Amino acid sequence: MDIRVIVPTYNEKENISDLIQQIMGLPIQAQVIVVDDNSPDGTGQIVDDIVAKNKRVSVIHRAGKLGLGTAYIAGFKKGLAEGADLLITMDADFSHDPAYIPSLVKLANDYHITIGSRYVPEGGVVNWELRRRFLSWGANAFARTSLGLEAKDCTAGFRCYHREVLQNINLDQIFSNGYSFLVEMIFKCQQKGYTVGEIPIIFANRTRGSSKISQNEIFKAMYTVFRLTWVRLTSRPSAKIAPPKPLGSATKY
Ligand SMILES: Nc1nc2c(ncn2[C@@H]2O[C@H](COP(=O)(O)OP(=O)(O)OP(=O)(O)O)[C@@H](O)[C@H]2O)c(=O)[nH]1
Ligand SMILES: [Mg+2]
Repeated sequence: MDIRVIVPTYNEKENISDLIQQIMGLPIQAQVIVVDDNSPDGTGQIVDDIVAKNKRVSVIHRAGKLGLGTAYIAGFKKGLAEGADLLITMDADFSHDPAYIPSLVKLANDYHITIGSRYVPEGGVVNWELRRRFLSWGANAFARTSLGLEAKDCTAGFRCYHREVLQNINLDQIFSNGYSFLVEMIFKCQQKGYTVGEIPIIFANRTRGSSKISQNEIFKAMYTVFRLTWVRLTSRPSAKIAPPKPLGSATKY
């Protein structure tokens, strides 16, 4: 079983080494693909030093801040080209605790996409001020209801995709690039009939480094939801695809 964890980074020098170390310490043999956008704080060099010592870590260097969506796509294409069976995405800032990765992978025995979800029973958010909580909850509720999404946490970046899902979605046709990429991806997956499962996670606000989310991203996300609502109204979703083939003993722990 070839499992890749894709970690987009922009100015994550305080987090990236510890994160990679924790992923390496998990009871699964995952490989890490960091996608760094020439972070001014030197995150890329830190990752280069790790790559030189660890065969399970690789890095894609991009010329500048090209956005979260295309960072995921670059990681997906590399992972797929190298034969990945499962492709996991997560943030570098420890909001997504790597300790949840084995549970995401285990649930991937039953679903094509699994999500580390804040909005299922026992999931939640800690250390977010009220405004941020409201914004996240509101954006998620707006996207879910407008697009008829079944997933409870549609804006979560902590996900695990089966290889076939990413092969059958035309990644080059995904329009949104920033945070709304996540909504567009889950919409396309559901339209294609792929099944989505969620595990509860406690999402912790970052304690090191700074947020990259901007006001502009919020407007772009609203535009994405309106655009996809139109797609929903003018196209017919595929029938549900049967659950994936079980992944085998490598994921039973
Ligand atoms: N390669 C790349 N990574 C990015 C870009 N924008 C954000 N990231 C990374 O994507 C992940 C999520 O970004 P964050 O700034 O933590 O955004 P957020 O989690 O929505 O915001 P906070 O909750 O405030 O941390 C982090 O690992 C970032 O370093 C980008 O343009 N390119
Ligand atoms: Mg974050």
